[in-house]
Amino acid sequence: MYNLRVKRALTAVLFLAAALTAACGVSREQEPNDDFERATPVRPNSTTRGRIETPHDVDMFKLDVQTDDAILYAHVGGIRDVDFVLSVFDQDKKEIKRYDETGAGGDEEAMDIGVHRGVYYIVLSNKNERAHNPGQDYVLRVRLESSAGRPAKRF
Ligand SMILES: [Ca+2]
Ligand SMILES: [Ca+2]
Repeated sequence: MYNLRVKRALTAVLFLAAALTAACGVSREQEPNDDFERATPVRPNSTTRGRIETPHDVDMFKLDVQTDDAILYAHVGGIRDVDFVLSVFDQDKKEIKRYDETGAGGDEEAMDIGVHRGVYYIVLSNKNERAHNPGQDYVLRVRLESSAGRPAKRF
């Protein structure tokens, strides 16, 4: 009985937290998201928080592009021991481009990727076997812009 009540209270708190997060325009990864089938959906022009819980955690995000001739930007940063690799895959699960410009603690940024209508995947992985920051959030920002004559902007 008591446990049920605690569970209900906890559910209410979690629901509230999720609602607040949504209200702030920041969403969270939904683990498990280690493969294409279970990739967490992200919207264009959104911010998503997540965690690299183990050195081998792979976090996959799915972006449904609704327009042709758009430019995709993605940026991840913010974890001390994590050596991020950021990859972009197309709907055939083929890797379009991989970004690995920095070492542990560094940001990775995908820029100027021309995309068309369809599904794309943004995949985050870690190269540092000894990374151990399971409680620290990273922030993934995804932006889609029209390629029609607008200047490329950085985050
Ligand atoms: Ca994760
Ligand atoms: Ca994961």
